[in-house]
Amino acid sequence: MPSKSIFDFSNSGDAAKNEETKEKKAPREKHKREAPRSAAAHKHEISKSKIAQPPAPVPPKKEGTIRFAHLADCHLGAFRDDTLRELNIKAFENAIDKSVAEGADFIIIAGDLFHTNVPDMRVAERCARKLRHLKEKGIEVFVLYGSHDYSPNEKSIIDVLKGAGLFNKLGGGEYVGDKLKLKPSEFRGIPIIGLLARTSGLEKSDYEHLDTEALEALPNPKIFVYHSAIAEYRPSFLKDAECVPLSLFPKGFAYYAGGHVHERREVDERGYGTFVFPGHTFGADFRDLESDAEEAPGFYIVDIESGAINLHFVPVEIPEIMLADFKADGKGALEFKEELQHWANGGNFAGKIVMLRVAGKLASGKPNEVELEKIRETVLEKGALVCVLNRGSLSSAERLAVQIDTSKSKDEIEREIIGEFVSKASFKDDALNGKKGAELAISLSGALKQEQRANETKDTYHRRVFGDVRKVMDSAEGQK
Ligand SMILES: [Mn+2]
Repeated sequence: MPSKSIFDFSNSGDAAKNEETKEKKAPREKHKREAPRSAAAHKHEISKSKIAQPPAPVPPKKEGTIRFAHLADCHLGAFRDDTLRELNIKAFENAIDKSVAEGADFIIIAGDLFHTNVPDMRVAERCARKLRHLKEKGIEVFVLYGSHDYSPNEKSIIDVLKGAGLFNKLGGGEYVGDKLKLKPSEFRGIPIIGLLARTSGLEKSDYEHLDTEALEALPNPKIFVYHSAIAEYRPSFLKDAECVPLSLFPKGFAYYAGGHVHERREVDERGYGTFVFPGHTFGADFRDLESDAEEAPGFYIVDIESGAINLHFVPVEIPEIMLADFKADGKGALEFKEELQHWANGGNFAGKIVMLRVAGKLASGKPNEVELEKIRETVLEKGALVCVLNRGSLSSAERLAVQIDTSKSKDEIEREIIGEFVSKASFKDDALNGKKGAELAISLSGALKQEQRANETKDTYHRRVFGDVRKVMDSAEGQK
């Protein structure tokens, strides 16, 4: 069996590290998204149990210490697959149970508690149940809108749960002139201030107008909760994302409870305080799960002891994640299929989340001849909880017979390829032939490939796409 990790690469050096800034955390500082995926060997498997060093247990809470849990990016309701969706909720429940067991006095959830502002009601019910459990134990919860559960007019599940008295909502404030004055919450005299996220990083202008003087005048220890990537610390996989420079943050907070960046990070920033991103609790997409294979996700238990901050990372309990990477390069479809089937037949997948990624260019045959669905079935028969297929980059030499001029734009290339295919076809309905047919195909694919907008419900999204498709079809009908 192979034993080399697909994340086997050298650390390329952390960004934005200077003498004034001390980065405390080593294990996840590697910029794993830059890892070359096409290592020499054709297949690798990786399981988190082989890599992660279990963090030290949280010490008992001392007299006079205030202890809180800091979670972010739970993304409840993410995943269409029922098993993954359930595992995501379970990870959140586990994080809450552990926070209670560790004696947290309060809990901060720094955005994206839910994956959408209007989630599946079964998911909302599970979360509400857990929050009620905290309420009964007298553990206060402070929640900030994230970019996923944000609603501009407060029509989010977050507002429903807040209305039910299950938690305090952070992020309140108002503009006075061109200054944004944030309204502090507090826990036993500790001010907790939140700056909510809006969609697509729109909160940057809020940072630019933030009345930092008023915040800096608040007594310490104090906590600043936010849901934004910080330019100086952002991981490479977010290099094109909207982010906020450190200089826009108020100074002098003991703790800066971050969310939004799905990767764990701790930084002691001189003049500011301790910035922490706990990462997600389970993840919302396959990239998250792949990183969870390397190290279990989790949250922080933070102690405030006579003004000092002590951090303890607590992993959540999730099933083992196995990454299996196969390269098709130079192989025939049937040969590749046999290789995969052989692996699946001999694998031990019991109780695991299996992430099967196939990539590369087949020398002969077509990707569908590999019959990945059958491979998946075998993996499930062998006891996997779920088998996630990632076949996006599997291609075939046979399929790539189209000549592409790479100096052209994406749209031009698309038009040419569609035009070429349509010109070879012959339909009874003349509207589908020739230039007219190609135009129709291009318009239709444009309408169909629209993505769901943030804060658009599935229903609204479907109606919008159907509406646009109908318009295209109607105008094609009209031209006949
Ligand atoms: Mn998130």
